Amino acid sequence: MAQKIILDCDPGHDDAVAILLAAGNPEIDLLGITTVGGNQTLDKVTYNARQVMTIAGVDCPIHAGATRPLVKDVETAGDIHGDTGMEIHGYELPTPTVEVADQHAVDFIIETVMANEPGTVTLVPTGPLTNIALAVRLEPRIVERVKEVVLMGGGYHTGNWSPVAEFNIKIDPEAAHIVFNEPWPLTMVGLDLTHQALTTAEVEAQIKAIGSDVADFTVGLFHAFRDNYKDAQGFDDPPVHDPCTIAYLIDPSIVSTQKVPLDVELQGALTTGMTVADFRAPAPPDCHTQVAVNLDHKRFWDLVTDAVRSVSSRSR
Ligand SMILES: [Ca+2]
Repeated sequence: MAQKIILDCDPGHDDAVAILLAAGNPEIDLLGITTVGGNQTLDKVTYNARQVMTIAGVDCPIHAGATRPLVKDVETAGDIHGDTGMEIHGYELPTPTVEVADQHAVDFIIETVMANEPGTVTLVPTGPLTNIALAVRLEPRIVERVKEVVLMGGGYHTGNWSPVAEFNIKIDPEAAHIVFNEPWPLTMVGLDLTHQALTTAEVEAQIKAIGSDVADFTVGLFHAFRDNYKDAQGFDDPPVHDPCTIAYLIDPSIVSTQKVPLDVELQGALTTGMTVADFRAPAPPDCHTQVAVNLDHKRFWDLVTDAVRSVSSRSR
């Protein structure tokens, strides 16, 4: 049985790769894509998601969600994702043919979780956690209904938007605090893991060799990320964060995990948005949170390559 997921994202170059992996792997049943203001404003990331769906022929519904964080002002990541949120040089993005549904993303998440059998729907947030926090406050019963939450965000040893805070958590820490403190099973796929998901020259060559429009799009995403990450954070090969969540769901042996209590700092002078992991002792039996630790780089990229090949066969 394929795993039912809702992908809550803010495309975003790496969100785009997550969409491709989810759409192109038979182990994943993509129930819907929801968008949240993050890497860029909500209107831009929603447009980008529609473009990715158009390029890849993804036919699930798309719903737009929160325009801004719960408490903090809007903050975007133009230095990494450009003015559009998914800027690519040398690849012409299409005018989307996919329409956004009228229903708000938060209502879609609640309705979908409540309409499916308990323990069958996984929430996969790869942007700020605003939509998920709003959903759980509006309908607390989703906590016991979802199978698990597998999110990209945070990190237990480093940040990228501050020395200790990762972007998705840092720009809406109050939302993250809500989501991390609900008792559902939660896997934090943080920078500790995603900084291992580097697009090396070999990875690029492997995907380019597919020789399709979707492959050219994917390599274009990598090239944009390469330039921006080199300038902004000094990476020679850029990390592609968001698809690591999907890879974990497809095959947990690609992403090792460790149970550990987690919380989110809200009041630190230097540390607001830090995901605090307590490694001092073995995790207690009721610990509902875990962190991703090690990535099998080759098998991860083989999975992405297979998905791009699969999506290519049915794209525009
Ligand atoms: Ca993202």
